[in-house]
Amino acid sequence: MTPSSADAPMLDTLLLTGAAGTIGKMLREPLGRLCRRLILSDRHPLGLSLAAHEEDHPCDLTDRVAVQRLLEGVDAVVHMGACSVEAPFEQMARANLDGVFHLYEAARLAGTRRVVFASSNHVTGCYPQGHLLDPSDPARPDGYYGVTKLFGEGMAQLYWYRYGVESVCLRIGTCLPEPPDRRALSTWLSPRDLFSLVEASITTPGVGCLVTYAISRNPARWYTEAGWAQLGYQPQDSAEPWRSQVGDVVFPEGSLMARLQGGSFLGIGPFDPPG
Ligand code: 15L
Repeated sequence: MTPSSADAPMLDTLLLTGAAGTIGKMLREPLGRLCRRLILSDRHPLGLSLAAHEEDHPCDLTDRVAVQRLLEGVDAVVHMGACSVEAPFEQMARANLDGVFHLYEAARLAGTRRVVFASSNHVTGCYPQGHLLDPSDPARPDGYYGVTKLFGEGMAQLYWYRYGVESVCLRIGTCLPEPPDRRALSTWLSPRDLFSLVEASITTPGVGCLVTYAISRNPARWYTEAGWAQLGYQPQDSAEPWRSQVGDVVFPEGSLMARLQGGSFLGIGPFDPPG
Protein backbone atom coordinates (compact mmCIF):
# COMPACT_ATOMS: atom_id res chain seq x y z
CA MET A 1 0.00 0.00 0.00
CA THR A 2 1.23 3.51 -0.68
CA PRO A 3 1.89 5.17 2.67
CA SER A 4 -0.28 8.24 3.00
CA SER A 5 0.88 11.55 4.42
CA ALA A 6 -1.21 10.78 7.50
CA ASP A 7 0.73 7.56 8.40
CA ALA A 8 4.17 8.73 7.31
CA PRO A 9 6.59 9.65 10.07
CA MET A 10 7.01 13.43 10.08
CA LEU A 11 10.45 14.49 8.86
CA ASP A 12 12.08 17.44 10.45
CA THR A 13 13.81 19.22 7.53
CA LEU A 14 13.24 18.45 3.87
CA LEU A 15 15.00 20.24 1.02
CA LEU A 16 13.47 20.63 -2.44
CA THR A 17 15.95 21.80 -5.09
CA GLY A 18 14.72 23.04 -8.45
CA ALA A 19 11.73 24.47 -6.62
CA ALA A 20 10.99 26.93 -9.44
CA GLY A 21 10.88 24.21 -12.11
CA THR A 22 7.83 22.45 -13.55
CA ILE A 23 8.07 19.47 -11.20
CA GLY A 24 9.36 21.52 -8.25
CA LYS A 25 6.23 23.67 -8.40
CA MET A 26 4.02 20.57 -8.40
CA LEU A 27 5.78 19.14 -5.34
CA ARG A 28 5.99 22.21 -3.13
CA GLU A 29 2.58 22.03 -1.52
CA PRO A 30 2.32 18.25 -0.95
CA LEU A 31 5.91 17.96 0.32
CA GLY A 32 5.06 20.56 2.94
CA ARG A 33 2.72 18.01 4.52
CA LEU A 34 5.59 15.56 5.14
CA CYS A 35 7.89 17.74 7.20
CA ARG A 36 8.10 20.37 9.89
CA ARG A 37 10.38 22.56 7.79
CA LEU A 38 10.53 22.68 3.98
CA ILE A 39 13.51 24.41 2.41
CA LEU A 40 12.76 25.52 -1.14
CA SER A 41 15.75 26.22 -3.32
CA ASP A 42 16.46 27.35 -6.83
CA ARG A 43 19.12 29.52 -8.45
CA HIS A 44 17.17 32.73 -7.82
CA PRO A 45 14.88 33.79 -4.99
CA LEU A 46 11.42 32.34 -5.61
CA GLY A 47 9.65 35.62 -5.00
CA LEU A 48 6.64 33.81 -3.52
CA SER A 49 4.83 34.33 -0.26
CA LEU A 50 5.90 31.50 2.00
CA ALA A 51 3.92 29.46 4.49
CA ALA A 52 5.13 29.27 8.11
CA HIS A 53 6.92 25.94 7.52
CA GLU A 54 8.64 27.10 4.31
CA GLU A 55 11.97 28.85 3.76
CA ASP A 56 13.47 30.09 0.51
CA HIS A 57 17.24 29.44 0.25
CA PRO A 58 18.46 30.36 -3.24
CA CYS A 59 21.59 28.43 -4.15
CA ASP A 60 23.74 27.96 -7.22
CA LEU A 61 24.43 24.21 -7.42
CA THR A 62 27.78 24.91 -9.07
CA ASP A 63 29.01 26.62 -5.87
CA ARG A 64 30.32 23.81 -3.69
CA VAL A 65 30.50 25.82 -0.47
CA ALA A 66 27.01 27.23 -0.93
CA VAL A 67 25.59 23.73 -1.48
CA GLN A 68 27.37 22.55 1.67
CA ARG A 69 25.68 25.35 3.63
CA LEU A 70 22.32 24.53 2.04
CA LEU A 71 22.42 20.92 3.24
CA GLU A 72 23.24 21.70 6.88
CA GLY A 73 20.53 20.19 9.11
CA VAL A 74 18.68 18.60 6.16
CA ASP A 75 17.24 15.10 6.76
CA ALA A 76 16.22 14.33 3.17
CA VAL A 77 16.52 16.01 -0.23
CA VAL A 78 14.27 15.87 -3.26
CA HIS A 79 16.79 16.86 -5.90
CA MET A 80 14.99 18.28 -8.92
CA GLY A 81 17.52 21.07 -9.57
CA ALA A 82 19.10 20.49 -12.99
CA CYS A 83 19.29 21.49 -16.60
CA SER A 84 16.29 19.39 -17.62
CA VAL A 85 16.44 19.45 -21.41
CA GLU A 86 18.99 18.33 -24.00
CA ALA A 87 21.63 21.05 -24.43
CA PRO A 88 25.30 21.52 -25.33
CA PHE A 89 27.57 19.53 -23.03
CA GLU A 90 29.26 22.58 -21.52
CA GLN A 91 25.87 23.93 -20.46
CA MET A 92 24.80 20.62 -19.00
CA ALA A 93 27.97 19.81 -17.10
CA ARG A 94 27.83 22.55 -14.47
CA ALA A 95 24.47 21.82 -12.82
CA ASN A 96 24.10 18.16 -13.78
CA LEU A 97 27.65 16.92 -13.12
CA ASP A 98 29.32 19.40 -10.74
CA GLY A 99 25.99 20.17 -9.06
CA VAL A 100 25.21 16.51 -8.39
CA PHE A 101 28.69 15.94 -7.00
CA HIS A 102 28.29 18.98 -4.72
CA LEU A 103 24.89 17.77 -3.55
CA TYR A 104 26.02 14.24 -2.65
CA GLU A 105 29.21 15.44 -0.99
CA ALA A 106 27.23 17.98 1.04
CA ALA A 107 24.72 15.25 1.98
CA ARG A 108 27.56 13.05 3.26
CA LEU A 109 29.01 15.89 5.33
CA ALA A 110 25.63 16.90 6.73
CA GLY A 111 24.56 13.34 7.59
CA THR A 112 21.54 13.66 5.29
CA ARG A 113 19.70 10.35 5.36
CA ARG A 114 18.30 10.18 1.85
CA VAL A 115 18.32 11.76 -1.59
CA VAL A 116 15.45 11.38 -4.05
CA PHE A 117 17.29 11.95 -7.31
CA ALA A 118 15.42 13.10 -10.40
CA SER A 119 16.86 10.77 -13.00
CA SER A 120 15.18 10.36 -16.35
CA ASN A 121 13.81 8.00 -18.98
CA HIS A 122 16.50 9.56 -21.22
CA VAL A 123 19.09 7.31 -19.51
CA THR A 124 17.65 4.58 -21.75
CA GLY A 125 16.19 6.72 -24.55
CA CYS A 126 18.07 4.94 -27.35
CA TYR A 127 16.07 1.70 -26.90
CA PRO A 128 13.38 1.14 -29.54
CA GLN A 129 9.86 2.25 -28.73
CA GLY A 130 7.83 -0.73 -27.59
CA HIS A 131 10.83 -2.47 -25.99
CA LEU A 132 10.00 -3.29 -22.33
CA LEU A 133 12.84 -2.06 -20.15
CA ASP A 134 13.86 -3.01 -16.64
CA PRO A 135 16.04 -0.71 -14.50
CA SER A 136 18.68 -3.48 -14.55
CA ASP A 137 19.05 -3.26 -18.35
CA PRO A 138 22.21 -1.56 -19.64
CA ALA A 139 21.89 2.20 -20.11
CA ARG A 140 21.51 3.67 -23.61
CA PRO A 141 21.36 7.44 -23.12
CA ASP A 142 19.88 9.45 -25.97
CA GLY A 143 21.99 12.60 -25.42
CA TYR A 144 24.20 14.51 -23.00
CA TYR A 145 21.24 15.04 -20.68
CA GLY A 146 20.71 11.28 -20.38
CA VAL A 147 24.44 10.78 -19.80
CA THR A 148 24.40 13.29 -16.92
CA LYS A 149 21.45 11.48 -15.34
CA LEU A 150 23.36 8.21 -15.59
CA PHE A 151 26.26 9.96 -13.86
CA GLY A 152 23.85 11.01 -11.09
CA GLU A 153 22.76 7.40 -10.65
CA GLY A 154 26.45 6.47 -10.37
CA MET A 155 26.92 9.09 -7.64
CA ALA A 156 23.88 7.66 -5.84
CA GLN A 157 25.51 4.22 -5.84
CA LEU A 158 28.86 5.54 -4.70
CA TYR A 159 27.36 7.49 -1.80
CA TRP A 160 25.21 4.54 -0.68
CA TYR A 161 27.72 1.69 -0.92
CA ARG A 162 30.61 3.73 0.42
CA TYR A 163 29.07 6.34 2.71
CA GLY A 164 25.57 5.09 3.61
CA VAL A 165 23.59 7.96 2.03
CA GLU A 166 20.42 6.32 0.68
CA SER A 167 18.96 7.22 -2.71
CA VAL A 168 15.92 6.57 -4.79
CA CYS A 169 16.68 7.40 -8.42
CA LEU A 170 13.44 8.09 -10.25
CA ARG A 171 13.71 7.71 -14.02
CA ILE A 172 10.95 10.21 -14.61
CA GLY A 173 8.91 9.97 -17.80
CA THR A 174 6.77 12.85 -19.06
CA CYS A 175 5.46 14.65 -16.00
CA LEU A 176 2.81 17.13 -17.12
CA PRO A 177 -0.85 17.65 -16.21
CA GLU A 178 -1.85 15.77 -19.39
CA PRO A 179 0.00 13.55 -21.89
CA PRO A 180 1.07 15.88 -24.75
CA ASP A 181 1.61 13.37 -27.58
CA ARG A 182 1.42 9.70 -28.58
CA ARG A 183 4.81 8.92 -27.05
CA ALA A 184 3.48 10.06 -23.68
CA LEU A 185 0.85 7.29 -23.75
CA SER A 186 3.87 5.21 -22.68
CA THR A 187 5.90 7.75 -20.66
CA TRP A 188 3.31 9.89 -18.84
CA LEU A 189 3.51 10.48 -15.09
CA SER A 190 0.57 12.36 -13.62
CA PRO A 191 1.19 15.01 -10.95
CA ARG A 192 -0.81 12.92 -8.44
CA ASP A 193 1.27 9.79 -9.12
CA LEU A 194 4.45 11.88 -9.05
CA PHE A 195 3.69 12.96 -5.52
CA SER A 196 2.75 9.50 -4.34
CA LEU A 197 6.02 8.10 -5.73
CA VAL A 198 8.15 10.91 -4.29
CA GLU A 199 6.43 10.55 -0.91
CA ALA A 200 7.10 6.79 -0.91
CA SER A 201 10.69 7.47 -1.97
CA ILE A 202 11.19 9.69 1.06
CA THR A 203 9.36 7.62 3.66
CA THR A 204 9.88 3.93 2.78
CA PRO A 205 12.47 2.56 5.20
CA GLY A 206 15.64 0.75 4.11
CA VAL A 207 15.68 1.47 0.36
CA GLY A 208 19.48 1.52 0.06
CA CYS A 209 20.05 2.64 -3.51
CA LEU A 210 17.06 1.96 -5.72
CA VAL A 211 16.44 2.85 -9.38
CA THR A 212 12.90 2.76 -10.72
CA TYR A 213 10.93 4.14 -13.65
CA ALA A 214 8.52 6.91 -12.67
CA ILE A 215 5.40 6.67 -14.80
CA SER A 216 1.67 6.29 -14.26
CA ARG A 217 -0.38 3.10 -14.75
CA ASN A 218 -0.09 3.37 -18.56
CA PRO A 219 -1.09 0.16 -20.39
CA ALA A 220 1.23 1.20 -23.26
CA ARG A 221 4.25 1.58 -20.97
CA TRP A 222 7.81 0.62 -22.00
CA TYR A 223 9.06 -0.09 -18.49
CA THR A 224 8.64 -2.84 -15.91
CA GLU A 225 7.26 -2.08 -12.46
CA ALA A 226 10.55 -3.09 -10.78
CA GLY A 227 10.95 -1.14 -7.55
CA TRP A 228 7.30 -0.13 -7.25
CA ALA A 229 6.33 -2.88 -4.80
CA GLN A 230 9.28 -2.14 -2.54
CA LEU A 231 8.17 1.48 -2.41
CA GLY A 232 4.50 0.57 -2.11
CA TYR A 233 3.85 2.69 -5.22
CA GLN A 234 0.46 2.05 -6.75
CA PRO A 235 -0.15 4.55 -9.55
CA GLN A 236 -3.73 5.76 -9.88
CA ASP A 237 -3.72 7.45 -13.28
CA SER A 238 -3.38 6.23 -16.85
CA ALA A 239 -2.59 8.07 -20.09
CA GLU A 240 -5.00 5.86 -22.02
CA PRO A 241 -8.09 8.15 -21.81
CA TRP A 242 -6.12 10.71 -23.88
CA ARG A 243 -5.39 8.25 -26.71
CA SER A 244 -7.87 9.67 -29.20
CA GLN A 245 -6.77 13.23 -28.38
CA VAL A 246 -3.02 12.70 -28.79
CA GLY A 247 -2.86 9.73 -31.15
CA ASP A 248 -2.04 11.97 -34.12
CA VAL A 249 0.60 14.02 -32.33
CA VAL A 250 3.60 12.09 -33.60
CA PHE A 251 7.16 12.62 -34.79
CA PRO A 252 8.05 12.38 -38.50
CA GLU A 253 7.77 8.79 -39.66
CA GLY A 254 11.08 6.92 -39.79
CA SER A 255 12.96 9.56 -37.75
CA LEU A 256 14.96 8.57 -34.65
CA MET A 257 12.40 10.55 -32.63
CA ALA A 258 9.62 8.28 -33.90
CA ARG A 259 11.59 5.05 -33.54
CA LEU A 260 13.41 5.40 -30.22
CA GLN A 261 12.05 5.96 -26.73
CA GLY A 262 13.72 9.34 -26.13
CA GLY A 263 11.41 11.13 -28.59
CA SER A 264 12.09 14.83 -29.16
CA PHE A 265 15.47 14.77 -27.39
CA LEU A 266 16.76 12.69 -30.31
CA GLY A 267 16.04 15.64 -32.59
CA ILE A 268 18.31 18.02 -30.63
CA GLY A 269 22.06 18.26 -31.40
CA PRO A 270 24.78 17.68 -32.36
CA PHE A 271 25.95 21.11 -31.26
CA ASP A 272 28.62 23.42 -32.65
CA PRO A 273 31.57 24.07 -30.36
CA PRO A 274 31.06 27.07 -28.04
CA GLY A 275 32.44 30.46 -29.04
C1 15L B 1 12.81 14.56 -19.07
O1 15L B 1 13.65 13.98 -18.39
C2 15L B 1 12.82 16.03 -19.22
O2 15L B 1 13.31 16.69 -18.08
C3 15L B 1 11.50 16.61 -19.62
O3 15L B 1 11.76 17.91 -20.13
C4 15L B 1 10.72 15.76 -20.64
O4 15L B 1 11.25 15.92 -21.88
C5 15L B 1 10.70 14.29 -20.25
O5 15L B 1 11.96 13.82 -19.84
C6 15L B 1 10.19 13.39 -21.37
O6 15L B 1 10.91 12.49 -21.80
O7 15L B 1 9.06 13.58 -21.80
